[in-house]
Amino acid sequence: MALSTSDLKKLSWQLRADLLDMVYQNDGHLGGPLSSLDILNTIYFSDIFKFSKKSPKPTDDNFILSAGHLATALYVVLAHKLYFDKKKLATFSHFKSILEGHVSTTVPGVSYSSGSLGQGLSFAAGLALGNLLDKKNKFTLCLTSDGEHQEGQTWEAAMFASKYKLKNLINIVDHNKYQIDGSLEDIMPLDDLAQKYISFGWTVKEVDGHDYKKLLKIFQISKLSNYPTCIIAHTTFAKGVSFAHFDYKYHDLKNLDPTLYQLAKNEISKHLN
Ligand SMILES: Cc1ncc(C[n+]2csc(CCOP(=O)(O)OP(=O)(O)O)c2C)c(N)n1
Repeated sequence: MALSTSDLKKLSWQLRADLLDMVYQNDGHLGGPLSSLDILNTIYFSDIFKFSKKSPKPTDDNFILSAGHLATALYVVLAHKLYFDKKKLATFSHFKSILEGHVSTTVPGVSYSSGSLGQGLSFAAGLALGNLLDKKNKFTLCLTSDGEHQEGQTWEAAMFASKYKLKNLINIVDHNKYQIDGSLEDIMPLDDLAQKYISFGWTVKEVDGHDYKKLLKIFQISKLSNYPTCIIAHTTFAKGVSFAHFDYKYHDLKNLDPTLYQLAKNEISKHLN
């Protein structure tokens, strides 16, 4: 059964709690995974797209995580989807664990390994074209980070998707405005990202990437487009851990000392009952 908006919100705090523990106890990234979590939650736990419970099926829609370092977010979502035992989250990034530090096809439900940024939209576009040619009634969703839009290959994929009118392709950009070494504005601004996608022939929608009601609506509308759709989701870096909001130092684990971990845990716990 699909979750309601309030159920999705409730679940998002449990996902954040699990993500924080997994990263603190092991390794991994924080800022981007926390900013993209509500998007992933909506994709997998609303009934707008088809992602089977317990184990993925060939008839399911496709999901491609292009920004492989957001693996921590996808793994907690897939664990809650019951694609693998939640206990495995404690093995994240361990030698021989299926849960590698960057997203990997060793994990049930993952069909694309990534970590080298900027390539996932190309893979997703190829998959979408294949589905169109095979007359498969499937959507291909791709989650890209804003930092990946500084890489040329992303724009080659955008051209390709437009040429082949991939109406079954939806690229969601986690636009948190930060990357590994600072803000996008300081390092390499994207300027008017929406206009860029429009000029490449895409349908473009912008949304608050933490507003479940709006996310549900925008995903529903995107399924009706005759062109590839780019959803620019404006998100808050490290959403849910307020001391880390807008602070690129929390891109990954390295600045999260025990005191800060406890602070973050307390803040997230307030939303759990
Ligand atoms: C091709 C490539 N270049 C560099 C890196 C190193 N790297 C890892 S994460 C990252 C930041 C990318 O920005 P974004 O994904 O927007 O970061 P976030 O929002 O997660 O902080 C970089 C440069 C990489 N993984 N792949």
